[in-house]
Amino acid sequence: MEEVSPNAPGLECARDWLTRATSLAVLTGAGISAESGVPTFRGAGGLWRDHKPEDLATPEAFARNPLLVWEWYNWRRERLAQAQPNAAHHALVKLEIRVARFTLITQNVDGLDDRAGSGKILKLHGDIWRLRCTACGANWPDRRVPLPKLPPHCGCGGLARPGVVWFGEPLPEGMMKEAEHAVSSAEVVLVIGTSAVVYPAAGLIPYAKHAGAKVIEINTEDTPYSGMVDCALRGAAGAVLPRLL
Ligand code: BV8
Ligand code: ZN
Repeated sequence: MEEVSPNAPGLECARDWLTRATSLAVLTGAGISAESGVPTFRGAGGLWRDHKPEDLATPEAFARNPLLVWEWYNWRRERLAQAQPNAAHHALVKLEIRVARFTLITQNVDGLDDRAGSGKILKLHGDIWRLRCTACGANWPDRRVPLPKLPPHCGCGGLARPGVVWFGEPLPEGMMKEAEHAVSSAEVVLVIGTSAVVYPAAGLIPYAKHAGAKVIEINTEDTPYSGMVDCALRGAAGAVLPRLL
């Protein structure tokens, strides 16, 4: 494993692997959106305002106090509406155009990849811009900021919830199978801006390694998998990723 700052030789081998790759999978976390002004989950000045994630991003919290949970999501949506995709999001779009087989797997719910123009996106943890009815199961996009009424309701009168996956909830049907297929058939897997502590998403990293992929990590800090990857590039995604193109 090589640890490098953004302008060191490790960049060379990472760039070389990416240039030769005909199949690429990318796993991203909140760190890729940090340079868009979106706070991360576990970093300083965290996204959770004065709440712990377990307090709000769980079905129990929603059942207990749907209004509080919706006020928090409404606040996040308002912040996201002001954010723009950054150089890292745009670099991923360039890679998707260049590499024959490309899959973006994200833990993020912020929709910045869609706005950057990414095509094939597996949203492991759902999408903050979609709502789902707790009564009839209807699922629809709603980009209104702020939402006119909290908590929002479905046309059937049922209470709507954010279209995201909370702690203790299963990922969307088939999503992990598709993500595992993408990383196991990729020659190179890029792991960008994730603390690699949330499962089953983080399990894709050892899964990729065991399937024989070259794994490149881009992060400002060490993660539990930094010792396992083939190349650990230390730096901000918006600075490092464009240099790999
Ligand atoms: C499930 C959506 C089962 C909502 C989120 C004990 C051990 C192992 C697992 C568990 C356990 N106890 C419980 C579990 C399971 C749990 C889990 O993993 N908990 C963890 C905390 C221990 N997982 C679940 O509950 C999952 N479901 O297991 O279901 C099941 C099966 C069948 C039937 C019933 C149940 C569901 C997990 C999904 C939870 N939802 N979010 C919302 O967003 O509101 S999680 C949340 O964390 C986000 O999705 C986020 O993406 C995700 C991971 O965080 P990161 O993206 O990595 O962000 P973080 O801030 O942590 O890190 C940022 C990184 O970027 C850092 O490394 C930083 O250094 C770096 N960085 C910062 N700036 C930059 C940068 N890098 C580059 N450039 C920069 N500029
Ligand atoms: Zn409904």
